[in-house]
Amino acid sequence: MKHLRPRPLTALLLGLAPLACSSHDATNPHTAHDAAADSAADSGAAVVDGGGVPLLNECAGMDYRDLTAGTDADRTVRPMGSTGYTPRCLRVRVGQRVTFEMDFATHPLVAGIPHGPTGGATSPNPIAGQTTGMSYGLAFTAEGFFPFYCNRHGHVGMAGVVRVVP
Ligand SMILES: [Cu+2]
Repeated sequence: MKHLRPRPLTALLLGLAPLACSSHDATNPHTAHDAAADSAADSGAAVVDGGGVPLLNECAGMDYRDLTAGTDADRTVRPMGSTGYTPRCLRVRVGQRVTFEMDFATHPLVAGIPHGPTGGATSPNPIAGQTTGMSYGLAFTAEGFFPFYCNRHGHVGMAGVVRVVP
């Protein structure tokens, strides 16, 4: 695929000028992520953004929604439309609880990455797969990047990451 897709000049320059990432990401994050993901997919090496955050499930640093404040109820992942999550990329603190609220028969939850670079994901991933029920929650006890996806719709973007910070 990567050999067939024309790339904008700015994407080609990302490797030479990392500081340009932020402005490019702001205007067209999807293009930038795809280009970065493609370039590392073969090697399995971690793709990192300007802030040193590994690119996992198309979550770059600026994509993470800060949910470290507020209550456990605020730290809930729900479906968005029929093939997405909201929030998709979330940041919480060690010890905080995240709840996934959806019909797992329709949106089976899986820990990991359906496609794209895997470098930088933290192991072990404490998210347990779910195929039934409507709610699943867990408290994160270690910092790291914990990707998850829907086993039916992960390939069309129903995939995200819980980033746990100290
Ligand atoms: Cu789904």
